[in-house]
Amino acid sequence: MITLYTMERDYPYGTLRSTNGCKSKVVLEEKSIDYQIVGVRPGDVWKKLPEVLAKHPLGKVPWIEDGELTVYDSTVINEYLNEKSDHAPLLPQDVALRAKARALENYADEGVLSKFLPMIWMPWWAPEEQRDRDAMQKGRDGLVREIFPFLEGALGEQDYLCGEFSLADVPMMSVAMVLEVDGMDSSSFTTVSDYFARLRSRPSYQAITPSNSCADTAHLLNKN
Ligand SMILES: N[C@@H](CCC(=O)N[C@@H](CS)C(=O)NCC(=O)O)C(=O)O
Repeated sequence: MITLYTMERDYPYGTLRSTNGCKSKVVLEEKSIDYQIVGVRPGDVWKKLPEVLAKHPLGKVPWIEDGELTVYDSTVINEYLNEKSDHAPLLPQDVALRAKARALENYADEGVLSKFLPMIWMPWWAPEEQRDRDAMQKGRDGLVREIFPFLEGALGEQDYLCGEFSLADVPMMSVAMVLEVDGMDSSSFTTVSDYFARLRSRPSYQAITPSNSCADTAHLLNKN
């Protein structure tokens, strides 16, 4: 069985999860691979404890263990999981479309998950009175200015970024999760808000929705 090491924590306002950890959780669910979660304490990650660095040389989550093998970085983990199991392939057959899926996945990682999303997401892990409201608004403004228009164009008439659900859509599941907690309104971008609704209706989203606690999702593992 695969063990996914990630950060998840229950708060009165919902369960908060590592956005990159969610990417790998979604792929484990989509591909119906047996797994268990081991929670890594956020403090151990921020302090870069030797135990964390021994598994992930940059001292981040997620990483997975599959027997003797340790794999870190959500993109690399997801490619590994996709190749490990033939069930529900998450990359297109066509070589050009496969490159496009990887490029869109990279756009989401660099343009959203490491850029605007943390401005909104990091403050949620602190008590309400300590949250940096200006930073949160800058993150939302960035999504509206750069990301939503890009997504409208990339989606066009399609349900998913490369037609069928693929690795390109996986980071956007984490965006849908953060925006569910935040309550940010994306309704002026109809294509984007319909897309987020479509992502949230996938059974794999049950493993990352803020409405399901850590205990709920431990129980859910691949029961969708
Ligand atoms: N490229 C990495 C990014 C991992 C990452 O930034 N993880 C965050 C949690 S979502 C983290 O561990 N941050 C702690 C830190 O950067 O010190 C991936 O895709 O897994």
